[in-house]
Amino acid sequence: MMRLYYARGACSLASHITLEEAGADYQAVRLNTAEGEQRSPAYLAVNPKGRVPALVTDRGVLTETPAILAFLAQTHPQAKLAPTEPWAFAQAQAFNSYLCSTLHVAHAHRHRGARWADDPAALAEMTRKVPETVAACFQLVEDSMPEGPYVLGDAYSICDPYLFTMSDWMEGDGVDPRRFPKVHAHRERVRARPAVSKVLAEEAA
Ligand SMILES: N[C@@H](CCC(=O)N[C@@H](CS)C(=O)NCC(=O)O)C(=O)O
Repeated sequence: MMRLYYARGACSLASHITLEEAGADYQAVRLNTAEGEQRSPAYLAVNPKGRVPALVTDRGVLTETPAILAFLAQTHPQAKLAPTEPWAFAQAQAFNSYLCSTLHVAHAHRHRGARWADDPAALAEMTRKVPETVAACFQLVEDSMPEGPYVLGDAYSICDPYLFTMSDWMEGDGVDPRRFPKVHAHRERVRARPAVSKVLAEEAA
């Protein structure tokens, strides 16, 4: 059985939803990141990066959301969570890599500025710019998104729970979701999926 380490409200939600959508055999273990559990010696022995998500598999521990999502899609092909044709799969990876390397990093400047600076003025400046930089990322997603219903078009894929996870952070980042009608509609469509409701209820409990 796989084991997912996650935290409430974190990017690990995308992996949690994907485990559920895949019908995977897994156990979800919650870490309280506000209390610093991700830096406990016990967890650092699982994931030396001190972050969630971490997926413990029979092959070893996997980290980084795009890698976890692709692994789950490929190990649960019956769930059809990613295209198999190489170019189409690369498009999915490009989308998820953008969320991971650019949108998530822009969002992290709100509360995690200490990763990059110590000067209080620099930290305040990083936080101040978050609504602008996060909105610029969502503008790019909005402009490149097909009419839907999903990120890749007709078929639900590993891109959808990841975009859902990030777009659910919008209000907290000071971005009005009504500026991005396709992303906003996508968020509510994904929220209505049974697997998503189930995981959200479990993480909120
Ligand atoms: N690139 C990683 C980012 C992981 C990450 O930054 N996770 C955050 C939660 S969204 C975390 O664990 N933060 C705790 C900390 O920084 O101490 C991924 O996409 O999986």
